[in-house]
Amino acid sequence: MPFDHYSIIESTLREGEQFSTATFTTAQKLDIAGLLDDFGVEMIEMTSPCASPQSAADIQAVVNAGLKARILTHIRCKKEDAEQALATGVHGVDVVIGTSPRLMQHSHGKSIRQIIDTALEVLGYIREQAPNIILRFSTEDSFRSRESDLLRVYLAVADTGLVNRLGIADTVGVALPTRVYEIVRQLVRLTGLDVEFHGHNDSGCAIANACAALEAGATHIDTTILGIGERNGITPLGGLIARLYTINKAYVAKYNLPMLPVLDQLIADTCQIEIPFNNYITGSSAFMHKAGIHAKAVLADPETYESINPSDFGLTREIVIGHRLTGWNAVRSRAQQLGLTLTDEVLQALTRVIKERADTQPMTLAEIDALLHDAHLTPDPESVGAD
Ligand code: HCA
Ligand code: CU
Repeated sequence: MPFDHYSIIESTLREGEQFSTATFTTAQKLDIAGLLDDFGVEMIEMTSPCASPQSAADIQAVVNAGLKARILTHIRCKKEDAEQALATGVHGVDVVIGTSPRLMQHSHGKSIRQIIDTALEVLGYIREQAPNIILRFSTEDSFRSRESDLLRVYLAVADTGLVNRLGIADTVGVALPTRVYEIVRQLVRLTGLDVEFHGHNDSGCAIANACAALEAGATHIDTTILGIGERNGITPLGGLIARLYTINKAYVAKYNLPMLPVLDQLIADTCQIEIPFNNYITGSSAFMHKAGIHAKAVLADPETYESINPSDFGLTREIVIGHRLTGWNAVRSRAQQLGLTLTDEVLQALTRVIKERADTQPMTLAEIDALLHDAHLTPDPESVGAD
């Protein structure tokens, strides 16, 4: 089964650091890495040591924290970068080089032949220096590269036996799930190596693309907390978890799910952003039920209108009552929560009052509770809601 054996490469401390408002201190990086480790991600990718002296020191600090997760760093396909990466004592190195015509022209100026030569030299150097290191080679902007170029490069690298994993990147978020499936499938079939997918979310397909990659046999998916990264980011950790959970809970059982809200809130606070209201699992409305018909069914059996059980993530559902779409089952449930016994007649009369008032302005829960308490004291259907 494609979802039984996959690992998350959590890149909040690399791709995530490329988000507009993200600059993590050493303490914050240790905190984030520690919580990701508690959550159970298999690998944590960190900013290149070449970025700044602090970035190099931070890799060492996180490696020294002795987490279960393997610590990776991410470098350009250059020997100088490789030397600095190896000096940090990191467990794995992710090497990347652009293969799209634009990046070949404007980023490094190399032809495909030169890309292959450079890759073999740099990968060979890393393997020679660190025989046991986890080594990955990836092309950048893979989905705007010519397919024949991609395959030439990947096959040349795979043939050397130097790398543990090949990476494929939808750098500007243009790939469709069907295309991701095709390319990943080819790579898996042709090389037999582990395959990693890194997908940006510019056009909203990052989660679907990650899922398609796994269906095609990819073994590793890159995520960041809340999906932060360049521009509008990459596959969010919580979104990937939601996607796999709804296929089969067993696929995410290896992770400590109640940690997810903690991670999302931590990154929102650290980057001074809000968790979007419609975020997977942790958005404020993710487990809110409103229409009377929905509320009635959810009260009888939450699975009628929920594909995700909030309690698996340490969260609770909420039935919103004070609006014109409300229903008397929801009002009765609130009365029961408050320990108030009211007749069906009174509850139905109260529901009419709520609908009428909410036609002008939605009511707060406190206002509804006051109505229910009053009705409990004077349970006359004729006079409920009278001021
Ligand atoms: C970037 C590089 C990268 C690399 C992905 C990878 C991308 O543009 O910053 O190494 O797998 O999106 O191509 O993040
Ligand atoms: Cu990226």
